[in-house]
Amino acid sequence: MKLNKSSMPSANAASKPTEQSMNAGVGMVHLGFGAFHRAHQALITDTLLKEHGGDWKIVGVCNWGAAGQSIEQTGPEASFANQDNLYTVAVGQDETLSLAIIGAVEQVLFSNQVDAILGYMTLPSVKVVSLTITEKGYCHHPATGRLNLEHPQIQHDLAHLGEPHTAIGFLVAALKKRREDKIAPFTPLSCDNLPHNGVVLQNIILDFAKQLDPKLHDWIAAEVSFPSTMVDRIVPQTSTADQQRVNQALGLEDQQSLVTEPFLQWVIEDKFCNERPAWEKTSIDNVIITDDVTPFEKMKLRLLNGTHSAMAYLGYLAGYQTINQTIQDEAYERFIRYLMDIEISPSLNVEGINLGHYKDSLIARYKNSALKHRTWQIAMDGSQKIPPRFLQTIAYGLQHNIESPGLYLALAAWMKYTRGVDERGAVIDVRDPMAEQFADIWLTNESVEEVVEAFLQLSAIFPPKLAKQAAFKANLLHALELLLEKGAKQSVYDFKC
Ligand code: NAI
Ligand code: CS2
Repeated sequence: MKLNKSSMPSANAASKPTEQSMNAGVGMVHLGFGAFHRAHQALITDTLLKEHGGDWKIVGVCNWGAAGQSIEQTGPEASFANQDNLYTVAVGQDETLSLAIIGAVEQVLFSNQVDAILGYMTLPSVKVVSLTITEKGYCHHPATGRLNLEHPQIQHDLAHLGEPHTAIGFLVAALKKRREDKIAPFTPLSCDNLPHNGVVLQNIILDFAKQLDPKLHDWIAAEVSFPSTMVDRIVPQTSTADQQRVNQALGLEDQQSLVTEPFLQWVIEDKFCNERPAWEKTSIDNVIITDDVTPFEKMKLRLLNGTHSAMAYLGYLAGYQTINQTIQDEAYERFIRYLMDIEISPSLNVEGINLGHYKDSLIARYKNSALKHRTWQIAMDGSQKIPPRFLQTIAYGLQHNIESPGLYLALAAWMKYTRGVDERGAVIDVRDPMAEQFADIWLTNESVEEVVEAFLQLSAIFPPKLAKQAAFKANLLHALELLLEKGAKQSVYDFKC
């Protein structure tokens, strides 16, 4: 039997929505209705609705194409309606699973249902529009944080704002309509893994609006606030095995279930231009409202995401399919711990947090065997992830005389990964907006030095100020030559921690 409102009472779940929480009004739209949002913000909002009420149900928008274009209503998300928009979050710790059925979702729309989406985004009752659209969804230059005006989908939306393809186009179209109808703006809330994600979102929205209508630009600049957030919960893409395991435990069939970890954290800048849900008032710990997210986001993006990406590339190339497999290799655990302690921690300045405990907790989280987090998934979109996860820490090290041989090895592993051939000669399905450019660099450059030089010309990734430094290029070249000679696993095994 499928999960839905009538079968839910029979489900084996530790927590379920209430009549009241499911009948709440819509207060939010979420762009990028993917696994992470569903296991994090939607779950916290569901808890808020059950414990404190309020009209904060969510309308989710999903199914964007990788290039940001709207695509047909396909994929598994179509089944949400058949489940009355209910789904299960399974919190896994090694062999144990604890299930929660989430009822905070009012409706799931597809990115080509433009009128319905803009209809919700221009409702006065919708006061927050949040995003987890992946780093590439911002259509920006990761090195500068500014909008890529040459992006084909941005070009489309500037010319056809009534039929937006990108999340940026939807946001500006909705804000434009709210201004015309004298409806107070919603707060756009980025929940993506970008440094200063609210500032990045504000800049690209203003860059877009400036091209369209300077008066709209000025109104957004004056009336709309863009809080930054730090978000944390490891939520792997759900596998069929995961879903079968959850169905077994639930006693019902749920095509939208997902498996995550016990840990979650959400740090939110208290800078909203309209009302917001009181997420911090729920019984869920670790939701922090602050006036400065920066120290938290630097700690998380460099220590967690930086080591995640290091394991993604050095692990995948060594034949490790998941983070859990990678960290079980003692040499890799030693290497990751060294990266955290010696190369990354000196660049952090987090007061009131025991960094030692935080790093211990990261290693324990990576070892959680309930999470089948694929190195291939984390390796995706490296062009967007490398700047905050590796380059900013390396740049800090160059300025403060801190050596970063481990991060150069990880950076070189990303470059080698983009070649599209693994160390057993098998093809790698490289998913990245710049994948073709990377393949071209490897094809058209003879020597390793010419390959490094060509990569360093990619100013969307490598800030010229960093790329021009002789020490940066020399260290990167040395790491790549070592990697090409010895391979990923041997390079990690020989690494002097
Ligand atoms: P997912 O693949 O399950 O969902 C991604 C969502 O973004 C989908 O709805 C997709 O349609 C949409 N999307 C993809 N490309 C887009 C584009 N160009 N424009 C607009 N929308 C686009 O991925 P998941 O796991 O939900 O992660 C999404 C983001 O959440 C990550 O990129 C990261 O920024 C953040 N995040 C993820 C965590 C995780 O462990 N999965 C943890 C912390 C943050
Ligand atoms: C991962 C993140 O896929 C990736 O890039 O590093 O999604 C990671 O799982 C989260 O940031 C954890 O909070």
